[in-house]
Amino acid sequence: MAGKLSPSVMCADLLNLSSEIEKLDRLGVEYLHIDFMDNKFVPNITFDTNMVKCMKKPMKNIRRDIHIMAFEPEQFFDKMDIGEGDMVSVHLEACNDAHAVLKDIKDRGADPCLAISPDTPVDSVLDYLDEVKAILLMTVYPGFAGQPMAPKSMERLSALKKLIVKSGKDIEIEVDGHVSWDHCSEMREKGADIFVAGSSSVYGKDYELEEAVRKFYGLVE
Ligand code: S6P
Ligand code: MG
Repeated sequence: MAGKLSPSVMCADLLNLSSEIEKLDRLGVEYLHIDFMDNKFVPNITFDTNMVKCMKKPMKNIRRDIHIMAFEPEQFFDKMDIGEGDMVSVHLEACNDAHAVLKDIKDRGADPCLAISPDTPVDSVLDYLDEVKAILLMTVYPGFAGQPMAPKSMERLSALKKLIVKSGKDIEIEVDGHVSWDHCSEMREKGADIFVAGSSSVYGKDYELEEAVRKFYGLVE
């Protein structure tokens, strides 16, 4: 299957959020990547839970890909109205009991996804492979858009892919952070399935959104 796209909404034109979401929906983009932060697990804030909920309104086919960078992420699920159609990532480093949190996401009808930061060993996801739809591999340190790629990200991606293939499970890999025009094809070759696209690609200065989305799909076929 071809690579899937998840444009990062924190990089979009936030004053025209509704039409930005409608545009991506019309273009047939699979996911909208929504970064939620608590200013504790990461030193930043983006959207509040109500905004995350409101982003559902203009969506027809596109799905929310909610990346929760917050301690005890389960406390936000009700307010975000998490349910069927959503993919929800929680950080292994931020959960008291990641097994319970992933089950909570699944019980709500959403796709559970486990995220790991650049300093977390990739084999730490091994205990969770029966419980996830995808692993989100951070290729920058969580908290901000526009960062350079974290060291060893490509090697980590290859190692994670190897580990998943060995497990024989049908688990996707999502890459998030400096997924640039220069990096996305190599990431695809190394096993990435879902690509978070931000300031270093589709929300960069070089192309209009529609052209950028088409170019991206061409690079991750
Ligand atoms: C970072 C966040 C990411 C960014 C994305 C932006 O904390 O999780 O999803 O939004 O990295 O893309 P870029 O191309 O600016 O790195
Ligand atoms: Mg993210």
